[in-house]
Amino acid sequence: MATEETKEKEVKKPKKTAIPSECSVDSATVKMIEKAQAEGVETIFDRAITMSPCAIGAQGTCCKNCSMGPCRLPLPKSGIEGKDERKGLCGATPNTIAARNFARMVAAGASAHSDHGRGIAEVFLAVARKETGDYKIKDPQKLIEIAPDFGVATTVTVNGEEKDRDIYEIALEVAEKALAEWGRQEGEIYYAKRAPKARYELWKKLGVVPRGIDREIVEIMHRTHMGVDQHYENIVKQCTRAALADGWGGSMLATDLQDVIFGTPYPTQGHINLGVLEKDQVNVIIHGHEPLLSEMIVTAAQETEMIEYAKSKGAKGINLSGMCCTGNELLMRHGIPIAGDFLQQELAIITGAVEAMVVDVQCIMENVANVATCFHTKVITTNPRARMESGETIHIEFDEHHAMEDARKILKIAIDNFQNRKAEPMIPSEKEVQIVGFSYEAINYHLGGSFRGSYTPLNDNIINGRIRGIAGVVGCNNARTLHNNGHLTVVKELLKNDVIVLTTGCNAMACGKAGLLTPEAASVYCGPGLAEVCETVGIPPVLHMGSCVDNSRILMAASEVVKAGGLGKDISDLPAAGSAPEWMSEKAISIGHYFVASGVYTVFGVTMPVGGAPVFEDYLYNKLEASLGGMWDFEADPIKHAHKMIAHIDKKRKALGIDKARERVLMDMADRQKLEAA
Ligand code: SF4
Ligand code: MSK
Repeated sequence: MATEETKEKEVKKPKKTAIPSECSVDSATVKMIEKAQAEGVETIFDRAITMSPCAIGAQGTCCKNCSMGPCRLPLPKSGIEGKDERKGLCGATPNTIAARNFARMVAAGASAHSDHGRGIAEVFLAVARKETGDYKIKDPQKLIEIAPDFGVATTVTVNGEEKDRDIYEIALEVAEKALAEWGRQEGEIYYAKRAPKARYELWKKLGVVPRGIDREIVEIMHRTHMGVDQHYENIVKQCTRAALADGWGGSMLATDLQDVIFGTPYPTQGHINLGVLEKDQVNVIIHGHEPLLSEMIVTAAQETEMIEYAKSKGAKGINLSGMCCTGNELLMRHGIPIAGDFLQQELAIITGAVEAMVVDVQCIMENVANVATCFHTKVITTNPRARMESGETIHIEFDEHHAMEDARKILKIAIDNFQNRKAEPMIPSEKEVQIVGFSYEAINYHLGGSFRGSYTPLNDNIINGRIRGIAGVVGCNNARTLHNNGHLTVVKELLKNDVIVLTTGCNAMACGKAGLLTPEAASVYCGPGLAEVCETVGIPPVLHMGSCVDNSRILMAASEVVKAGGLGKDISDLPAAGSAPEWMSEKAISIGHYFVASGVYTVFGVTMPVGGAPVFEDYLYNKLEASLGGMWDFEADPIKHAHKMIAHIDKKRKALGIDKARERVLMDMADRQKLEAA
């Protein structure tokens, strides 16, 4: 626990502070940085000014995998002439070191998603065994749809007559098989076969179908230990297995099982930005990634007794809002507003209006606990894997067997804290409306209607050129770049060029705050072809598909597009590209690599820690396409970033022989405009 003296040090105003208007394109964020600085509260934006990143680490060529290091191999300023003689004490080359560092990011990212998935699978098993009354099977239809993927029968023959099996019987079998995916030692993870046949066959040929989720992650850690795997290509091969075990394993299982117990998202309306906080209510922000406890908090906050208790303390009610991907989960399923993205977590507390910030796992900055000591906010940690040394946090450990009890306890702490506000809160007015909840099932329904759900209309519009292509734009915020600028510039440039955007994570939040997640955005931001399609179908041009684990929904949507026909046989044939303009998390590297391994050209912004190893870099950016069909790329400039994606989309259109169709569409539009002008 921090002493008075250390607390003072931790929140001390830094010598140099950031210039708020140069930190973000979001006005609510700028206002709150100004407030923080006026009150002497340090935020990540200030620290980004006072602390520079390590140049060698940024190049990916610092190795500390044994105690003879760290061995640091920066790229000489003059570049490499002739043979690259750089090596660590053991002889490790820059390529080996950068590939090992890259692989360890894949391992960490894959383990974060997968451990999240494991937690869900364990609760799902408890539900199936009827050991917890707090959770139920909310979407039996989804369970029936996924059961065959595990080889679980949904019907049974009794006296020659086929009957539906009991839903909890199906759930138990699915739960046991799903949970075994983590510890599986041999064979293949079940969901690998969900990929288009050509993709699955390619993975088999390359020997990269994941055997078990934990196994592939452990193998990365072994291979990257001192003195083991010393060829970057072979290291990347294991990255491919582990990343696929994330995208088509841990993440996809997390998404599916969450849908079964909490409901599959369908389009719903919600609000976003710091303006969702309410001055007269008890504000509780739920932050992190796992929806297990937060789902219970949503239920508890609606209980009359709890609302009356809040009123007894002088509040008008209880206002829940989300942050990061726990926020996305609640928004998608309940329309609970989102207070902000990753870089707004400290700022939410600085409003002075937050009674409690309840955190679970991932993307929680330790400094929220320090900031909270300057206000009345209680930071409540809830997961045994994620405790904090800083500040004065409260720990209430979540357990699925008494989940509602935990949720009520947390809400009571928040309510009791309402009367402790230190000053009049300052809540920025910014609050945008957004339409969210486009699971791949919802897209299917929206495009084809309830009786004949299908991706065929989407494919038709890609083939006829109204839609130029599909982009998955996802990922974090990064304090080393102008907050939300990369996200919005890339997305707007894609829309202008008739590329429909699928989004998740903090990119979705940037888009929501900028008003891009509404059907009305189509006429403002899209090229004529995409605008016409969105207006006809009544969808936003940017489709919010959920949280970080829900990038698996993008994989499923891409597979559905392949299955609908006319655009090739594999995901790598599609006029599609992926992007993370402001990434920062190791999870983003795992996601990026499973996109690449699934056949998607994927561009990252801000930085890529491979620049110090040119041969390895060239392998990721240029050579990988020959084997996997997808490849990595890097571009910090958001306009050039978007145009690299568009160039790839056009390359694929040409390969499919549909480039001429688009030229005709554009001519049609120009002709139409000429006619209208006449
Ligand atoms: Fe240096 Fe090799 Fe040890 Fe890495 S593994 S720290 S390169 S000696
Ligand atoms: S929350 S991983 S900052 S997207 Fe999923 Fe945002 Fe990145 Fe966390």
